[in-house]
Parts: sequence; C-alpha cells; structure tokens
Amino acid sequence: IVMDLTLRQELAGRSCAGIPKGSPALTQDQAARLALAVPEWLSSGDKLEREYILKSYLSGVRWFAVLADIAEQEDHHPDAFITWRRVKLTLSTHTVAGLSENDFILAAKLECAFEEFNSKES
Ligand code: HBI
Repeated sequence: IVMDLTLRQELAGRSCAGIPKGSPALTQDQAARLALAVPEWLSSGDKLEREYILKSYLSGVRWFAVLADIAEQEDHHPDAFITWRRVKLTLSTHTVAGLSENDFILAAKLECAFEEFNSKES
C-alpha cells in the first residue's frame, strides 16, 4: 500500500475537535481516503484497529500509559486490550457511532508517538 505521508503529517499536526451531536459519520470513501495516511491501522466500516507488538509486557504497559496521555489530551479515547507484548486498540467516534476525522487524527498522532517510544525501548 502506498502511504500518504503528506496527509499523515497533516493529520498528526491537527487536534481532535468536538463533534456536534447528530453530525454524520464519514462515508466509506472518505474513510478509505484517510486510511491511506495510517496504513498500520485496519479501517473497517465503523472502526479503526491497530495491534502494536512490544518488546516486553511492561513495554506494552508503558506504551499504553504514553498513548493514554495523548488520548486524554485529545479528549478522544481508544478501547485497549493489553496482553503479553501486545497492545490492541479499537477506535471510533462514539458521538457519530462510526468514524470521524478525529479517529484518523488520533491514529496519526499515535503512530508518530510510537516511532519515538519504540526507538527508546531497549
Ligand atoms: N472518545 N473515541 C471517542 N469517541 C467520542 O465520541 C468521545 C471520546 N472521548 C470523549 C468524548 N467523546 C467526549 O468529549 C464527548 O462525548 C463529549
């Protein structure tokens, strides 16, 4: 897959915005276009999924603590499943019961943060 690096950097530079009640979810085509920015994430109709592989169990827990800070700062929170050396995230926008740009903004930010995190883990 050809990653859209420009779109990835553009999304990572934005902040998640409050979504007015009743806003429409992204269409399949809009979501497919934004998914090119974060090919590490599986984009199904109404959610994004990403499984991070870590070097140890505690690395996974530390990575979750890092990503949780970003989620809190963005007020946009993934579901997380932490197992041995893996952190699996599922992400959607509850207020539209589907995908919004916020999901792709957070995903792009998390990919940047993971590159930095993983490079520092022994
Ligand atoms: N996280 N994934 C996700 N989706 C939301 O709609 C959402 C959230 N975190 C906080 C939040 N919404 C609240 O800000 C709004 O429900 C008011």
